[in-house]
Amino acid sequence: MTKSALQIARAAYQPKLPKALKGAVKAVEGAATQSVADQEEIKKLFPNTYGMPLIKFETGEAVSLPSINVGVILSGGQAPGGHNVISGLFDGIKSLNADSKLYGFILGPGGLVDHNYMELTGEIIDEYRNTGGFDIIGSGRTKLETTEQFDKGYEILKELGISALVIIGGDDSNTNACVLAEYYAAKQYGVQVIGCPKTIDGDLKNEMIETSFGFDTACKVYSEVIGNIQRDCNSARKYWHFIKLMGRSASHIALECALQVQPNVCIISEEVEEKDMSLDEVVNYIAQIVAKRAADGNNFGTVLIPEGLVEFIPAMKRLIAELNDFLAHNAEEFSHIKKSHQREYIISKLSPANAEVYASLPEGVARQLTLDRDPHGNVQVSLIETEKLLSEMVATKLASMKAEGKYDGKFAAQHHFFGYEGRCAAPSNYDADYCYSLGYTASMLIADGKTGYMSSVRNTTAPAEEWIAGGVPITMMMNMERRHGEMKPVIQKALVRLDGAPFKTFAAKRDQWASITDYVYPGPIQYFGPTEVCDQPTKTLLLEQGK
Ligand code: FBP
Repeated sequence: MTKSALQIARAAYQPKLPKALKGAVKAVEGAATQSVADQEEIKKLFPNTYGMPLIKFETGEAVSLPSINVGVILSGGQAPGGHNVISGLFDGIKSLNADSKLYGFILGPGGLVDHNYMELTGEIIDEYRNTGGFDIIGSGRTKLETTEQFDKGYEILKELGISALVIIGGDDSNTNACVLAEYYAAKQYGVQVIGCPKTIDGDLKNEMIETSFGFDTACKVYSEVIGNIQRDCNSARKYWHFIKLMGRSASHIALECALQVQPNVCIISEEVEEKDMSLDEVVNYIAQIVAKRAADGNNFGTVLIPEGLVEFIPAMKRLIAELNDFLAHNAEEFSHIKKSHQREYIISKLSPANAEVYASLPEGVARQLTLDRDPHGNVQVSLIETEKLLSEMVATKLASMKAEGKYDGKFAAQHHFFGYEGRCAAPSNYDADYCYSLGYTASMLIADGKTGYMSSVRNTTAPAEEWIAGGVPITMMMNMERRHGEMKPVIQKALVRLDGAPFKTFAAKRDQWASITDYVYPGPIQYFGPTEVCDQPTKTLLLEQGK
């Protein structure tokens, strides 16, 4: 593999570890835990893995342990640092016994079910240290849900002598990891299951999990590029840039980027939902800012839009639900309607309120809502070009304001969608260190015989030496939620809290950022240099911890 000079230098980077993990460790058990809600139901569903204590690792005495074989799976969307979780896990199990082996299941959870795997040797691991991506073994979105899958997986685990499986994934994958841990414990298969918190979306976090890995790097990459756009925008002074940012549900990415770059507008889906805003109100909010800036002679600006916005606008949510339902039952009839008549046809079939919302949408977006459906028959919201939807509707609104003499400016829009650009970036020092520590911690949880735990590394706004490594029972993070019409135990998704410090800080500043041009240009991630430049966590995390 040909490598750039940076890649070569980066390969030699030794991630920092918490002090407690630097030699032999002992596990200190904390208090027994409870699930965040619905305790009785969850206890009943997880008789073997409910109520377990929190674990914290401290410096201990060296003990000799038999070698173990461990399996690892990367699940869901890529996030910077996944390779470091795996290298931390590898180094951890080797430190316990040099004969231990690590197997990677290929292309996500499907690899376990299909018996598709490879042994991860030291040579392979060394190729991937501190690199972005999940390409060492690939990732996938197969859900591990059924007992048939669990038993199929057990066949290969048994064959390879694997006694512990580490699943690196988001809230759904870790929920499934917990169900798997419970199943294997109930069956007494002798296979431990440990989870690791991954997702750039940043929505897998709670009291014990400070952040999901990848969020830090992805936000820094997006903020760099948005900063570059802001410089361009402030140089030419002729465009409004509508920038959609990944985050399928929560708006953490948009909020963190806003805190980093100080854009003119940033929409936060959770606030839109809380205030029960209509699409028209969102459009009007942006149009007013455009008009105000135009009055000051500034016909340019930036608007950050979270990817999941459409589903948080209550009226759009209702429209999408009716459309899903209608098209599921009338797909055949709809397929015979001529393209040019589809819009009218849909309008005639919807309830009056939803028909009105649908009729107000620009042609392209209206079409996307009826065409792009996933295998379950749902609209794929990530394919909806919200950035175009909003800019087109803002343009229309401005035209009518102009006609009424309420606006006298020029409006030209550019559109961007940042998501894939950041998901496989080389991890920042924060993510490189955090991920390595998460993987190393997972190996210690395995050595301690734990199952149904998520690897946890806390106090990460302090220097790495002072980080706290341990384990959290996954059942502790669960509540019951309705999924596909049934109540299921799931890890609570962490949405942006409107009473939290990151949002409040943004809300206190946004009017100022809207009117005066006060852009910040964060520049690229730095890997080598002073610690205040290279090792900063996200603003979200700093604010959440009162720093
Ligand atoms: P995970 O929750 O699996 O980490 O994935 C998050 C994400 O990156 C979202 O931000 C985005 O909406 C989605 O993945 C895109 O999925 P895909 O990679 O399947 O296109």
